[in-house]
Formats: sequence, C-alpha cells, structure tokens
Amino acid sequence: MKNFTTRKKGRLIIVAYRLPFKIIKNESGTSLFQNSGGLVSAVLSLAQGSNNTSFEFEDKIQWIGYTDNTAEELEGVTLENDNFKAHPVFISQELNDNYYEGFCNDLIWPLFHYFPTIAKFETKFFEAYQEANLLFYDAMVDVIQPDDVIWIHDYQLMLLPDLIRQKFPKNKIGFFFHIPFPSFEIFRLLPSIWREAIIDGIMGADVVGFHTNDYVEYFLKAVRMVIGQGNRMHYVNLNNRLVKVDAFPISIDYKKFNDAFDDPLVIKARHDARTPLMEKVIFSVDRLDYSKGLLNRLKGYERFLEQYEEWHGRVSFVMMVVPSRDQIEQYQQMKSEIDQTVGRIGAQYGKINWQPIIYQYRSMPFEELVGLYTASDVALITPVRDGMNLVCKEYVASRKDEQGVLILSEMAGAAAELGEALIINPTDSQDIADAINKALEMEPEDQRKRMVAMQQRLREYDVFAWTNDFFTQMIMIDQEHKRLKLD
Ligand code: GDG
Repeated sequence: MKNFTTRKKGRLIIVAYRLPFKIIKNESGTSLFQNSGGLVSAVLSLAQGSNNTSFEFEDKIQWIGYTDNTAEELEGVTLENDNFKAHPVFISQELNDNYYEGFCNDLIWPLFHYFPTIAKFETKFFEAYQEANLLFYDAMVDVIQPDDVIWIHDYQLMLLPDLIRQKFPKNKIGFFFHIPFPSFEIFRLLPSIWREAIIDGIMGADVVGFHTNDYVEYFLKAVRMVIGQGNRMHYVNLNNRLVKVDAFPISIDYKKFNDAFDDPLVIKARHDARTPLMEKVIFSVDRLDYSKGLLNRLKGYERFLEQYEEWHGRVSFVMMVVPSRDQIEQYQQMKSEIDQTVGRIGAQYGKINWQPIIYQYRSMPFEELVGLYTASDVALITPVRDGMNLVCKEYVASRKDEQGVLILSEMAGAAAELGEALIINPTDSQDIADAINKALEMEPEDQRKRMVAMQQRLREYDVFAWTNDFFTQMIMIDQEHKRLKLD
C-alpha cells in the first residue's frame, strides 16, 4: 500500500520535439493517432495508476511538441485525447531545415556519435536552433502553472531548460538526453559560444539524465571546462541552485515483448520467418543510419563466411533496414554501399538453393518484428555508437523460450547492462566473425544461462521503472538536497 506523507499535486508537462500523436485532418473532421513509441507509453504509466511516486496528477499530461500541420489547419481543433492535451509548436519549413535538419541532424547527431568529419558547423544552424528553442518556450509560457513538473527530452531542446528556469524559477524541471554525450575532446569542437549556450541551457534543469555513467562523466567534465563548476556526488552547485546529473538507463516494456511470444500473430510470423532449409538464422534491425554500423556488420559477416566454410548453406542472415532520412545524399550513398556489399556477398557465396543474406529495406508491424526476434538464433547488433539501443533489449525480452544469443557492440550504451551478451568491437571484422561462430555453436544451456540473467535485469528495470525513477528524482529533489545537507 502506498503511504506518502507529503503527497504533492500538480501536472506533468512533457516537452519533446514531436507531439505524441499524428493529426490528420480531412472533410470528415480531425483524428488524432497516438504514437506507440516507448516514451508515450512510459509517461502514460505514470498517470495511469502505476505511478509509484508521491505525486498526484491533477490533469491529463500536457505535451508540447512540433507539428507539421499549420496553425490555420488546426484552428478550432481540440488537440486532446483521453491521455494527453497537446500544445503544438509551429515551425516554418525554412526554420526547421536549419534547426532540425541542420543543427540537430547535420551537426549534433554526427558530432555526438563521434563522426566529427561529417558534422556541419554553420552559424545559420545555431541561430535557427536558438530561434526554435524560443518557439517551444513561447508555446509553454501560458501553459505552465506553479505546481507543474516539466520534463524535457533530447538534443533538439538543449537550450530550453534554462529559458524556462529564468521565467519560472520554482517549477521542477528535468532534462533527459537520449543520445551519447561525447567526451570533452569532441564536445570542444563546438564554437565556444555554442558550447556555453548548450551547457547553460541544460543546466537550467534540476535533474539531468543520461543513459550511462560514462555520458554523465563526460557531461560533468564539460560543465567543469565550460563554466568552471565542479560537482560533489553528482550535484553541481550553480549560484546557490543545485543540479543533479545522473545515469538513468532507458528500458523497454518488458512484459509487452515477453507476452508477445504467445500472441497468435507473432507465432505465425515466427513460423513464416523460417524456411525448412534454414538451419540457423541471424537477425538484425535498425534505422538506416551511419551510427548503426550496418557496413561494419556486413564486413564482419563476410569475414565469417570467408573463414567458417562449414556454415555455408546452413545459416542465413536476415538484415532488416528501416528507411530513414533517405532523401539526404549521405544516407543515399550509405544505402548504395550497403546494397553493393549485400550484392557482392550474395554473388560470391550464394547458391541456387541458399542465400547467405536476406536483406529488406522497409519497416514492419510489431508482430512481424517480434516474430523475427523469436525466430532467430542470433541477434547481431553492431552500432559504431548508440546512446542506448533498444533493439537488443527487445530481443532479450521477447525470448520467453530463453534461447538465442545476443552479439552486441561495446559502443552501445546497453552494453553496460548486458554483459552476458557476446560483446564485440564493431570495427573489428574478425571479432564479429568469431562471435558469430561462437554464437552459432553455443549450447542451449549456455544460451539459457545468459538469457535468463539478462532478462532478470530487464524485467526489474523496465521502462516504467525508468520513468518512475526519473520522475521521483525530479519531485524529491528538494528533500534530497536537505538529506545530503547540500543547501
Ligand atoms: C534513440 C537513440 C536510444 C525499428 N524498426 C521497426 C521498429 N523499430 C523500433 C525498435 C526500437 C526502436 O524502433 C529503435 O530504437 P533504438 O534505441 O534502437 O534507436 P533510435 O531510434 O536511434 O533511438 C538510442 C533511444 O533513442 C531511446 O532513448 O536507445 O540509442 O539513438 O524500439 O523496436 N518497430 C516496428 N517496426 C519496425 O520496422 N514495429
């Protein structure tokens, strides 16, 4: 039974680049299609009874986010469903090109994933970033009430916490970063005015969260180097205001993936995924992105085929790539390299009755995804850099049969939690090749032991525990300061 002595009341305001639903307007009216993404269901769990915190929600969750509908299109439309009330942010195409495509995706994404040579440092991008963060702020000014708790997400909104802090000094503000925070040698490549703005912006929050302790350390070093503030026990003291910086490894809806194993549609998809000719199946799924290490993976598989001939004709690698940003030249070029490499491997090793790779460029429904997770003997996840990587956690959670081997890159945030996986270095093709062979040869009992250990961890710390954990930190921060005698 929950027994909270100081039960606080208020509303939760989520700020993320996108709204939690798509708004479709036609002659018959307006429909809202709620996204099924992890963040949406995670924050919903807070408001819908699985809230384990000392907080009472007074209203629906308020959500501030960008919409590609125009203000005219949405005039008079009620943007709320049973769960959320949306407050749209309108950003013109030109501004969004420089803000979202430019600063966010052509600079911060590559730089923070350790691809500095393709990062574009353009003044107009930074100006657009400031302008767009102000648009999010403007959309919030009339929404925020004294007891609201504000939770801001990700690299598109790094300036926002401080903008809100200036105007609403008493509200609790949290900021969570979903991508890696890089080491200072990478971060310092940003012009000094930009990096100061980013650190000042993020430090407007009361609680700043990252996926791993490494990212926390890198961020704290950036704080020290850029604004000269050290920390004590992960607390930074800023003009008599304390900011907590800590690791909160995001997770998944464990039960949903585990239960899906017995869903008739998943059973059918699992059955359809394998032909009788396939003795062993290796699987991967990612968005098309250079951070996901798709070419490294193919090179590792090629090395495996070259060196472990005994597996020819017996193993198939099902590689699903989900279309993403393929209007951009760099992504098109990457895709054509992937196409060529798949073609080369097929041409060199394939036989009339055996395809070493089954490669598809499309997205798929949830049931097919879990069908593939549960049909495969090995999941091959090789990002060259990844904030967390949820695919590997989903693979583990969906294996109710306690079978299957996870091969995981040490560059994924998830590697810090999934030590029972076969951990590889994605730039080392030999390492990947040997791990594939080891995974294919692994005894069922060894598979089970590793799987069970990883499952236990993910079951205990699922996405709902993650949300509760972060949210509790936000609302309890004052008591925490007193307890630690920090203020
Ligand atoms: C960012 C960070 C961090 C993919 N294809 C299909 C499909 N998916 C789902 C997966 C998974 C999600 O998309 C991808 O999540 P990741 O974590 O792997 O990657 P990012 O999109 O890059 O996410 C990342 C994450 O934020 C959370 O903080 O882990 O590091 O880069 O859930 O299942 N789902 C369906 N069909 C598909 O074709 N149904």
